[in-house]
Parts: sequence; C-alpha cells; structure tokens
Amino acid sequence: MVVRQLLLGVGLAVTATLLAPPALAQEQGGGDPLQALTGPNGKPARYVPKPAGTREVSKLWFGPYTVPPGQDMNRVDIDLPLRDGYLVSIEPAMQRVADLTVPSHQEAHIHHAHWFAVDPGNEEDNYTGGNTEWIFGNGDEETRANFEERSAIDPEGPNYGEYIGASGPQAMIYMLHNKTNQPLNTWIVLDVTFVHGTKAELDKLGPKPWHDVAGVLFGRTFDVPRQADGDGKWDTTNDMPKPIIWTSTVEGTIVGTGSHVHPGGEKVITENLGPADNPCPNDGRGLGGTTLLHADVLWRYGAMFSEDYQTEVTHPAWRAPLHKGDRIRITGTYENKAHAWYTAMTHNGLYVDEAQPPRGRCAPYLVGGVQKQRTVTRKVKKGVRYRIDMRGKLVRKVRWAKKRRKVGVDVIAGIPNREWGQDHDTFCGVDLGRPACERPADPRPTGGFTNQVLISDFLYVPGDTSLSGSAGAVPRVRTGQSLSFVNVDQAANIRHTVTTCELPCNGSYVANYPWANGVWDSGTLGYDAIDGGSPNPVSSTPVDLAIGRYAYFCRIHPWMRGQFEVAP
Ligand SMILES: [Cu+2]
Repeated sequence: MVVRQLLLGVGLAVTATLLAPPALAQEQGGGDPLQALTGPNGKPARYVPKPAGTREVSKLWFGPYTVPPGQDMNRVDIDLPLRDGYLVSIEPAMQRVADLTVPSHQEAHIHHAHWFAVDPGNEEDNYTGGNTEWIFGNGDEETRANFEERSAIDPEGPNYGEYIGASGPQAMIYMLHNKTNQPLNTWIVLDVTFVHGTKAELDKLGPKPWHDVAGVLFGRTFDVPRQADGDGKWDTTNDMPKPIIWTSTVEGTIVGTGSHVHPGGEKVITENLGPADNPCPNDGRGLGGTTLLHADVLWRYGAMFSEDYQTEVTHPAWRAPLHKGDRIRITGTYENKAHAWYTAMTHNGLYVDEAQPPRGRCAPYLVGGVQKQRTVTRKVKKGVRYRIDMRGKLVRKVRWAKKRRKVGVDVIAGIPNREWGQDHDTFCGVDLGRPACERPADPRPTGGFTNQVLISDFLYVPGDTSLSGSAGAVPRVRTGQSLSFVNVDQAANIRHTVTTCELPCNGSYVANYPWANGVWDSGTLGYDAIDGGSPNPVSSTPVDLAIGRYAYFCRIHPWMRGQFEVAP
C-alpha cells in the first residue's frame, strides 16, 4: 500500500506527472489510440470504444517489465485506458513473460497497486495533497474491488462504478517486489470489468441510474514491537500515541469498505465515531464507537501469518451513512507475543456514493431485502412415544424440543473477498501436514572478531549461512560493542534488512516462515521515494545485546540468512 512518504515525497512528483498531457496512451497505441493492442493471450490490451452499455470483461496488459534482481521499488505508469465508462470490477495480477504463469509469493508479488485519477481539489485525497482521487488499490492480500455485486443485490438502488473519463489523466503506482536474486520479466495484468458509456448515455438505457463513487484511502505504516510477556494483542488504537482516524469531508452513503494489513495482522475493526461534539453511540462491538466492519484476516489452510491471505470486506448488501465531520477510525490488531513486525500497515479503502444522502446517523444497514441477523426458535420433533390408554386405545405422543439458531446476516461481519485461486505457495509446519519449518540444528563454526558485515550480492559476509569456510563462519563482536551491517547492494537499488529470528532459523523460506523475533532489526537499508526506508546503507547492533549467538534473515529476501555472536 502507499505509505505516508508518498504524501511528502513523490506525491507531488506523481501529481506533476499526472497533470502532464496524457501522451503515452498514444505512443503505446502505435500512433492510434483507438486501435487495440493485442495482449499476450490475444486479448485486448486496451479499451476500444464500444456502444454505450457494453459490458466488457477484459485483461489490460502493462509492461512487460524487467524487475532487476531483488528489487522492490515503486514504479509509476501513466499508460492507462482512457475511455468513457465505469469500472465495475478490478483485480491486478502478475504474470511471467516466459509462460504467463503467476509467480509464488516467495518469488515475487505486487506489494501494492494503486490507480489514481487526477482530481485537483479533492478533499478526500490523503496522499497527494488533494490532487487525485484513489480509484482502487490493493495490497498483499489481493483484494478485488467489485461494484457489480453491490449494485446487483439492491433492485431499488443505483449501479455503482468508478467513472473513468477518456480525457482524464490516470496513473498507476505499483511496488513490484522481486524476492529472488534473478531478474524477473513480468506483465502486470488488470482483470477489469468495464461498462462503456457516459452517465447520460447509460442512464438513458436504464432502468437503474449510474452513480460514480468516490474512493477514499487512509491508514498508517508502523513497527509492532514484540512483547513476550504481554497478551500478544497489539493494536493501532490502544498501543499507538494516536489512533488512525479519517475525518469525512463529504456526505453520502458508503457502499463498501475493505482493509489492508501485512502478514502478522489478525483483524481490522472499522468504526464511525461521529463528530467530536456529537459522537456516535458505543455499540459494544468495537472499541467505543458504532462498528461498521469487523474484518478478520483469513489465512489459506489456516497457516497463521502466511503470505497467502486475505482480509474480509463488507457484505454486498452492506451500506453505511456518512456525514461531513464523521470520524472513521480503523483499528488493526497484530500478534506480538512471539513476533515483531516491521513496516506493518493498517489501511482502509472505502467507496462513497455522494449522490445517495446518508440514511440514519451512524449505524450500517442492509439493503435489497437481506435480513439482519436474528435468533429464531423452531420446534423440532424430538421423538414419538406410544402408550395404551385406559380404554385400550393406542395414543401417539410427539415430544417437541425448542431449537434456537441464527438466521440472516450480521451486518458488521466481514465476508471473504475472493476465491483462494491457484495455490502456488509452499508452507511448513507439522501441524499443517507439511515438513517442519526448521531443519535439525547445525551449529555453525565460530569465526573471528570483526565490527563489520558487508551485504553484497545477496550475501552477508562474513556469517552468511549459505557460505562455507571463513566467510561462512559466525563473526563475533565483544559485548558492549556493536556490529555494523553495510548494504553494498544499495548501489544497485537493492534494499536489504538484518532481522533477527529464533535460532537455528535454517528452514527454507516459505509462505509462513521465517518471522522476526523482535530482538533487533536494522531497518530497511536502502531508500524508495514512495515506500521510504533509509538512504543510509549502514545499521549497527545495539551495544547492550546479551552475550550469545543470533540468527537473522532479510525481510525483503527472506531466503537470505546469517548469524553473528556477541562474545564476553
Ligand atoms: Cu535482502
């Protein structure tokens, strides 16, 4: 997801790029923007104008890009389809150039992808100084934005979509994370459902009017410290100096919302606190406000903190009123008894229909005749008994029991966002029926004393566990001194970290392993204008590290492993 730095740094640059004439669309179209390019599957790579009302399911191909070894930099693309119409569903994916297969999360992923449209003066923009509208975005959990199911569930309601004008400049910002030390040749493929036509053209076709929703994105990036003696629940409202709150600048109806967390996140609760001088009531289901959504993180196979996960979104029939001045608070919860999490996030994307006045003050509700959850009592036959009465007649007696069950939809409960799709990740853990995460311990030889380890060509030298001889021996530092790690690869725009993990930390990198143990983290050594990190390639261990041996990995390339030792 886009982080705060975007606001400060690249935001203005991006905006400047956006405001430049959209010339690239023509270049890419081979001189004729109206002519379709053909994607690698023979599917249209760009929109060709079609009669108003045409619903087009297509793949938009961007690239191909070569992501250099190990890079996780953000890139901006302004070559976006420019046709009048409504986006009603969108989902991005990465596909290899060689065979169009999808890389596993351990090879590469789209760390985030965001589509912005130029919209000067947009007060709901939290990232580019009020110059853009967030059209859609997703992060690691690959959330799909789907307006069609939200329109379809309510026969009385409008059709929702994100209006894309043929003349309005658009930009796509994505962070492609190549976790390998080999170049990656990839397409970015947007699975898009698009309805051609302007509002006037489409409304004429009827029966439902078309409403252009406003996308709002807000959230924060933070580190979650490990507290081994705590309750293991760390959240952004109770454990940060300031909660994450967006104050609404608009009146309308929220038609859907979904959250973003990083691996380590367990749930996000979205609440409406109302205006400060007239707060929304505490419904007892959140952290003091009126709960809008309780979104759990769902892990494939229940493998906790796996990279193959999704976060729940609102039910298609869910709607919520939004008034100017309402404070929307999101609370992300992370596990922190056994782990620490670095540059973690909690964000929300929500879509507001300003053409639908708010209904009620705070509480979400269901449309389309979908029934609210309630408990019903049913009589169920428990058994039949027969007896002979005094007159010798057979009497049949049915025994009934009362059974209570819940029917309908709990309005604040999140629902899964998508099918799991192809399983291309590897998992570990005996409890999952997979190989153990750690290999049998293999104590590594102790090396000499030093105060510096170089990170060069994806190796920690000395001390990398893939090396043998003196380069692979565990370097030592005297207690009270610190060991400095220098990212030499930074010259090639490759960022690394040194992140401690529990010894032996020698298993293969898979979707649910390894994780930080919170003893020490170098921070991100290397800088990206949107994602941040440190321009200083050097980070040093604290002088008060306890005597002993430490294992570590790189959060950006988790197959990289090393060890060092603090000696008496
Ligand atoms: Cu690395």
